[in-house]
Amino acid sequence: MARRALITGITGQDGSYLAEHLLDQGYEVWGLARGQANPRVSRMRKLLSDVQVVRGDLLDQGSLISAVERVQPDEVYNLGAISFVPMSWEQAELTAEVTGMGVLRMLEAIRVCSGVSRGAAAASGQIRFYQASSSEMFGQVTETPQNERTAFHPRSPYGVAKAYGHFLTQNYRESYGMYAVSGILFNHESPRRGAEFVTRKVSLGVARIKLGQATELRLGNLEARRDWGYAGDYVKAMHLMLQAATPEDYVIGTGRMKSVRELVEAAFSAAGLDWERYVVTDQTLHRPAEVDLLCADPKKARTQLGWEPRVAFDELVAMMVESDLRLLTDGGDPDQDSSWP
Ligand code: NDP
Ligand code: GDR
Repeated sequence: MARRALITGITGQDGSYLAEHLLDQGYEVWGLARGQANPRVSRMRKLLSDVQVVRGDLLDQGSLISAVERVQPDEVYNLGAISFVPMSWEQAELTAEVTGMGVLRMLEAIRVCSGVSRGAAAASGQIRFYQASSSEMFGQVTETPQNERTAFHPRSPYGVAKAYGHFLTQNYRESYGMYAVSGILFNHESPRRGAEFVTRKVSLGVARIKLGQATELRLGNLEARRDWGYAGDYVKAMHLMLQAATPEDYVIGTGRMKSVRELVEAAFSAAGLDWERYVVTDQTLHRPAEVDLLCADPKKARTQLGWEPRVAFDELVAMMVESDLRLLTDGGDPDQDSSWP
């Protein structure tokens, strides 16, 4: 029988790449989707017609229990979250509820459906759980590069909510013997990245300028440095983590840092443009508390899981610029759900 996976956040960037990867591996894939008429569900269905949809919301405990009961998954990937860091200052309580408490609700749904309690530890053949933890938990970093033992100092309500979900996942592993792991993933991008994140904002901005649809690109802090990789590589690490003999947490990243300025230079040059003619910095786009730099030490994932990133930074940036040039040339609107590349 095919193994069955349940993915929350199926309509997001990672949900789509993970579903593709698991379908390729022969899994039966179910996606948890929220809302009565969520337009992102039909967009997802066009790309991933083999994914089955179950309704549910990370804010609603009962719906998660029903979803686990219905799907009877072997593996649950909890990717659902409010994931845009600036939004977490504007809606801090909602971020805590979805990105933080949502992890508790998903773990509880698995625990209850598996009959696990303090007196009855998880049996073999139990549901395996993956939590989408984030390098934002490191925040104001205490060492560079960051590994699985680096202390957390989150700098946003989002980072705080992720730290809660991370520790809770560890706690359910230790308290109940559940197979529950966190992947501490550094920034990963693709042509399917949301337009609000800086890499896609830049690739779309470059494409618009190149095609004469815009004359400038407004950005915030150009000095921030990140460890950027390709989402298609990173979802493979999620899957590998749930195949390991023992449940452990892993840092996933490339180990190379680039600044937003370098990202901008690479993206404009991929389209044959000089960035300094078009980029305008805007103080209103700076964050109340910035994460200045993040850089992964992915040694544990390399040695224990055999995981390696394949797509390098320049290749990733060129891929995104080319994809957005194609999208806009074909008359697609990246803000409209139907034009998801
Ligand atoms: P996206 O923002 O693209 O996707 C977020 C998903 O969460 C969407 O499918 C959204 O569904 C869903 N969601 C939002 N609210 C709820 C809710 N109340 N109940 C159920 N689902 C909900 O994120 P990514 O794909 O980029 O990231 C996946 C996960 O990995 C997230 O948890 C993110 O925080 C984390 N992460 C991402 C990194 C990255 O660089 N991409 C790095 C480290 C961690 P809807 O369509 O209904 O809004
Ligand atoms: P991040 O990604 O906050 O790291 O979170 P984002 O792309 O939003 O920002 C990266 C860096 O770029 C700077 N920046 C800008 N950012 C945006 N969005 N828009 C701008 O105009 C702009 N100008 C400069 C930011 O200040 C920041 O330093 C992502 C998300 O996917 C999280 O969910 C995930 O957990 C982390 O990556 C790892």
